[in-house]
Amino acid sequence: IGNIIDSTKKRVDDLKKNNSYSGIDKTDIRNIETIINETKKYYKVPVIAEIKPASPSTFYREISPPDAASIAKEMEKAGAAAISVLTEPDYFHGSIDNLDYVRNESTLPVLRKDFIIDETQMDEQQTDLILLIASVLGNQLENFVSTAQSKGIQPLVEVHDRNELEKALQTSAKIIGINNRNLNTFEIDLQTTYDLAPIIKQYDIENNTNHIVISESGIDSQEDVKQLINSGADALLIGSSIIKSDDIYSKTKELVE
Ligand code: IGP
Repeated sequence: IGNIIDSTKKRVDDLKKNNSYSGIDKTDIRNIETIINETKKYYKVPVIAEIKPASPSTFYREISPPDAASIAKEMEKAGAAAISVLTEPDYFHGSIDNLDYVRNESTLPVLRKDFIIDETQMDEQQTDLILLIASVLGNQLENFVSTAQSKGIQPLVEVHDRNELEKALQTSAKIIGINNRNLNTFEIDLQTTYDLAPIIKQYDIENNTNHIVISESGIDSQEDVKQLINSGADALLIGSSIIKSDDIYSKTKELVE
């Protein structure tokens, strides 16, 4: 992950030099909570389907902006609650243009999936949600959460262990992502969600708060979906198992049903 952060720093330098951002229109934000609640009402599983061309360990497929838009439409038709778009170019083959196309062609809330290390990145392109990784931001987490919220963007704070979770709960973030993948070893263990999701639910009862819990990574089957939802996840973030499928629509539908 050190290499990813280094190349992200270069990207931020370029962004600041070129001064080329669209900014955020606060009056045009799609709320994810509403869609999650709607989806549950129909006894479907809220799935955030991810447009992920590659990961540092695996290449799936090159995805151009028009491809990204048509994949997103398939996901939406199949009942996805939101679309996540990788915008990291060097290790995940993502792009800001993919985000732009997807958001224009789909009516769903869109999550920008990237390594956010500088607040300037939040103004780069219109998005409804933004990923903030607790282990990357350290003691800047609270600041980044408030900045995103002040722009109208819904921050999704990603944690991987109990310590990070406790820090996330101290911020004003409402959406917490539990990453089943260890970002240093890339190993996946769904047990991460089974351990952490109940802690958030308990915290909410004791503090009279209400967080949205999203289980992220390594979700392949209806069996995984069932167990994660039973453990307390409100929604699931699913990338590779959908992207590597020949039939995006059917695979998404299978996981949503
Ligand atoms: C999706 P998967 O195993 O379904 O492809 O995982 C998503 O959780 C993963 O892409 C991810 C990610 C991240 C990518 C989780 N956290 C941080 C980049 C940066």
